Amino acid sequence: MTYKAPFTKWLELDSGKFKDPALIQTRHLSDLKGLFSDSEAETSLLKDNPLIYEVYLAYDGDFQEGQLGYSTTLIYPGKVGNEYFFTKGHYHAKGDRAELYYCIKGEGYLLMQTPEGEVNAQHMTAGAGAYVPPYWGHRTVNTGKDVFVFLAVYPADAGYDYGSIAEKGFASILVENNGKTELVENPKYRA
Ligand code: M6P
Ligand code: ZN
Repeated sequence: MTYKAPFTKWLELDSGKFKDPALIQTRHLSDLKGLFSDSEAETSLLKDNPLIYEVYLAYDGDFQEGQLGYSTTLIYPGKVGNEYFFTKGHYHAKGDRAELYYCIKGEGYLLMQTPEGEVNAQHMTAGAGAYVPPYWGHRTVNTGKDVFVFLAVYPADAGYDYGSIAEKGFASILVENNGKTELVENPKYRA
């Protein structure tokens, strides 16, 4: 038996970035093309192609069953039309894998849905530990004025299914309406 060596990764709490990440993923608007409900607003903002979010992956081991992956996500503040910036969102390829999101700073929502379209939205500010149960698709949304940062911990073999979200979208979206955040039906959702 060979044992994986224990290790520590340090998170800079001010920035939300791991000091020595295994990988940094950057997602610009062009990577999320077609996901926002207001297609016109999306097309016009594509000229600037803003950075929407970054993922700092801390875990740099293998993705075998039993291991845990962990990362921070930094979603920048902003909107496409009246819809707040969000992550692509995914189901786990191994659907029965759960995940934990712990908010470090900022404000936002963990938006979840079942394959049948049932929706759940958990409000997150610093200190919130929100649970994604098995089989729920999940996306995070920055509804605040500053960067929204959270730590995610998940079974390393969970994997990603982005296809269902790309095809159907999310059943609900978070928009600003008269200065207030509202959860409304997504006109582009294909049930
Ligand atoms: C969290 C975790 C990651 C995920 C990231 C961005 O950090 O859930 O596994 O990759 O958010 O979300 P997405 O992959 O949907 O773009
Ligand atoms: Zn996940």
